Amino acid sequence: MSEVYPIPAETAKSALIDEKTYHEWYDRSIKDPEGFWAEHGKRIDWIKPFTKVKDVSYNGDVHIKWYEDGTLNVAANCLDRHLAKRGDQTAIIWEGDDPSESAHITYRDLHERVCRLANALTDLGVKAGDRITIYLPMIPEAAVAMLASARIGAVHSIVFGGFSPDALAGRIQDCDSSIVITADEGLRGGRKVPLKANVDKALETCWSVKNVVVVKRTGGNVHMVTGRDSWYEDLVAKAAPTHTPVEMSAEAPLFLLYTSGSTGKPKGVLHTSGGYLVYASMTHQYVFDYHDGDIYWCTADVGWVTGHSYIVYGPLANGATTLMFEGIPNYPTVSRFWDVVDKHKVNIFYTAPTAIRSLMREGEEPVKKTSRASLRLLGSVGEPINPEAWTWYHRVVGDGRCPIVDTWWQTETGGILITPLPGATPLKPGSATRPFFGVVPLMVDAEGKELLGATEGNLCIADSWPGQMRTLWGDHERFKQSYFTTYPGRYFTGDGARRDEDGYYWITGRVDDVINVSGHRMGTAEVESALVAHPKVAEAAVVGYPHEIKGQGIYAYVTLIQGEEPTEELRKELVNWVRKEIGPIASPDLIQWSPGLPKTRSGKIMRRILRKIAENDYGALGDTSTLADPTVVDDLVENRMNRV
Ligand code: 6R9
Repeated sequence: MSEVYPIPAETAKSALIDEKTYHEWYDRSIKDPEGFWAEHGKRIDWIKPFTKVKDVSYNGDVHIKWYEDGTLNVAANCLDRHLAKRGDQTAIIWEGDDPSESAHITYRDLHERVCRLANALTDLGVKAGDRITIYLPMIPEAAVAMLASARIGAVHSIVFGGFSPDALAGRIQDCDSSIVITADEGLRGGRKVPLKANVDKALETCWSVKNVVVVKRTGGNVHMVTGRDSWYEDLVAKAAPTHTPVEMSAEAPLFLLYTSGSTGKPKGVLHTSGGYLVYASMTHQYVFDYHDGDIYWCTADVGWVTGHSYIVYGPLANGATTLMFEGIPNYPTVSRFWDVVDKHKVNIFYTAPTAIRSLMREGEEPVKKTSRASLRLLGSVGEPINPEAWTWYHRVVGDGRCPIVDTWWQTETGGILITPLPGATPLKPGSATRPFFGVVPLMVDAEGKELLGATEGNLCIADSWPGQMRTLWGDHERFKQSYFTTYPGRYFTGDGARRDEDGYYWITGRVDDVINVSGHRMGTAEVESALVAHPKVAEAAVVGYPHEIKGQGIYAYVTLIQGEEPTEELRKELVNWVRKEIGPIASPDLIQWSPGLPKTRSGKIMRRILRKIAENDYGALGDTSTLADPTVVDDLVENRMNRV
């Protein structure tokens, strides 16, 4: 039995949802989803109100539609509708990489900036439905670009600034973007990131791009291509400060976000407008118990889904004040997060377990020397949070006062699906606890048989919620294959979970060939194909292994081509190669030279064995008799790289 943390009296007093309300709303949301979502669909402003709520089938061709005959504009919901009441309220607090740089942007100011960019993009010929690739650092212009895209009905595709030119090119080509919005350079932890130079490199292989818009962030020297590149500042200065938002259908695409799958190249997850905004804003309000006037900070990057739903769309749709941080947790010191909390009087703080674990290593003093008195609620996302990290976060960061919402969700889900609600859920360290309204988790065994009661198995969701992805860009077949065929008629999450006797969910991690490195999803197949692209590599197999800070590390088994020497230099070269091919987040932590890989007689690599060896759990390799050559295993065990 794990320890239970009751709802603090202070939280219970002011929380939007108490335990009784949670159960009432939850039951209604399951018994009468149409009625429940019709009611909550009204939380956003519709130009033409919807009359249909839900049209979903998880079978056959699979279709997911919410509020389909309603029309709206997402940016108008995040800006225009707040102007009368909150024009002078801060929408975005921007905290720069350098602690001396910060800014407050009001709703009125943000509205004007978005209108100007919407006009500028229109002048460049960008129309509703066109794809806009955004490759920006964490500066306000990233939010402005997202909202300007939404305002004109275009579809944005943000590529994380840490991705390589090749990875960027692949994402531009897949959706045929006509325009890229970037910056001269990014700034993280005092170091410059050559964003514009990366775009130039990527565009050598992208023919669809007609325009590149460049924000001046550092003033660094960059090459501007005449006729293609323009400075953001020049365009918006010339553009008109008002703009009429384009009326869009509820099911019009809002954004694409590429994420790793278990096979092949990254998948372009597509989210649409109405249902997504209802779900993102509703979860933001209730999960973070957001009250008017609260200062809310999510430390994610807008390059990930968490930044989309919980830095920009959810908070701004709610008229919240959202903090956007350009830097990293340990620059200039390991107190940075807590200094920022004190500087801006942050009430709600949402981060990833990997950040907590890396700060935990520095001891309590860098936390304790700050006040953090403004904090009321803490959140966690991206990977399972181990109970040690949870209790440290609770005791040291939150001074034992602040509940922690451990929020489980995915790029595909658009918003949080399993989570505590601070005023409604007693907490257990390491558990994401209970489903949000309208969400029906389902546990199945490998054969797809539903498992009841306290159990462990594969996590599926029985029916749709408004924030669910609609398809994969240009590949509906892969969408069906990836999510609805393993367990027909159910959405398969790719995660394993345990459900305890109280009905609490404990996510155990991916059950497919996706690994989670510092909260970032990596497909082992992507790292493998980067490795085998190296001229000296014959074959590679990549698995995850437990890593103290990152959650999972990347362990690569590499077979060199005949005659190549396995040297330390080559090891370094391969690590750099993968960094260059994909980006630093994909760098292998350990590379083991493997004369052979364990394969079945039909030539299939037995990853189960490779995972065990990488975990240093080589005593229990299971049945190896079906291997074509069982002796390769002895060599792998003998030369294993992880001996902790
Ligand atoms: C939001 C986000 C999704 C995968 C997901 C799961 C893991 C996310 C978690 C968690 C345990 C949590 N994950 N939150 N595991 N507890 N609270 O991270 O989206 O980048 O698509 O990753 O992350 O394995 O399947 P995404």
